[in-house]
Amino acid sequence: MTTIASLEDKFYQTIDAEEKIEPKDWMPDDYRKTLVRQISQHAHSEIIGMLPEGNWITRAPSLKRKLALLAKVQDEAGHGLYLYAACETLGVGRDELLDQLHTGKAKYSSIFNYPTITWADMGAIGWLVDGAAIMNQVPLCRCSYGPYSRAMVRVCKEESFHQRQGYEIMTTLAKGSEEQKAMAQDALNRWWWPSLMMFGPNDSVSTHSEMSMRWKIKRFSNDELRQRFVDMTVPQAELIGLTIPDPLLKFNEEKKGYDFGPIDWDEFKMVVNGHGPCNEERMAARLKAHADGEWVREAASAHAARKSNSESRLKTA
Ligand code: BYC
Repeated sequence: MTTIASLEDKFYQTIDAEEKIEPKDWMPDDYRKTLVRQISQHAHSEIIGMLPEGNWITRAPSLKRKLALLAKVQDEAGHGLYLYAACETLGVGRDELLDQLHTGKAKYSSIFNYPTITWADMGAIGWLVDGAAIMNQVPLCRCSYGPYSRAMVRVCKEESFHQRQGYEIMTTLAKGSEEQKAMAQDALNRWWWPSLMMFGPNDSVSTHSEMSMRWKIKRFSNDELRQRFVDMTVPQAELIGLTIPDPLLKFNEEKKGYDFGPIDWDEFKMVVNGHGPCNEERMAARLKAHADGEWVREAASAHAARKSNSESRLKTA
């Protein structure tokens, strides 16, 4: 006889054997809820993440830069779509997910509530924000939930192009005129700490990490990934002659990694709770984009209804 205990045993056996849980497999309610929460927050971050950069498409300094930025922002829309689709396999509809975003019930990454003031911010976002995203997301390609892990494979390939285009912008500016170098340094100063916050609260206070790691949704803790990001990024800054804005940053021979200064978690909480520099602006832009897209959704549903009507007529003929 199938009991909850036997279903649970099978679930954990699958997880421990590094096999994937698929949409029709039995899964504990909390596993499903955690996935819906994380995947939808991730999807929302992708589409809100289009806004700070979308802002610069018309002001990119050359046609080549404009093409690359346009492609990057379009990729982010695509990532949102894969992720919403992955989330839908868990039995929750896209309208419901978007509604949660639009009514402020769902979170999206803190990083997208900061302003993009100069062109160098496009470089800093690509280099640091996409760099942090890759560090966090490559392990998600091995996540135990099949649809999420497969979506992440493609997302990560595109993120690595984004990171390189950002670092290339920073390299060009850092090797340019004094003003350009200062612009690059200023962008690094403003984006460094918010990028470290992207990895989430310290392990000692992270609410979900322990269970998410048991379920192999997360493979590494927030602090482990943040440390790896710092260790990867400091030499990249040095290579192009920029300075990480942290007087306490120091290589620690024993741990073979950098020690770094304290993160301002009060700022993080303010931003996550809706009081960052651009929270209101981002939500207003998202709501407007959704309202402006109403005719597209109507046209798509009318087309789908006509198609299914003519298919059923063909079947009965
Ligand atoms: N911002 O227990 P914890 C991208 C929340 S990249 C806002 O550690 P978890 C992109 C967390 O949701 C950005 N909220 O949670 C890049 C939880 O709140 P709730 C998106 C945050 O889930 C370039 C609470 O704090 N990436 O999209 O185990 C261009 C406690 O945290 C943040 C992803 O979403 C934050 N930074 O770990 C365009 C990757 N950090 O839900 C787009 C997938 C934490 O209890 N997500 N919180 O109310 C993850 O890997 C994990 O969800 C996190 C957090 C590491 C972010």
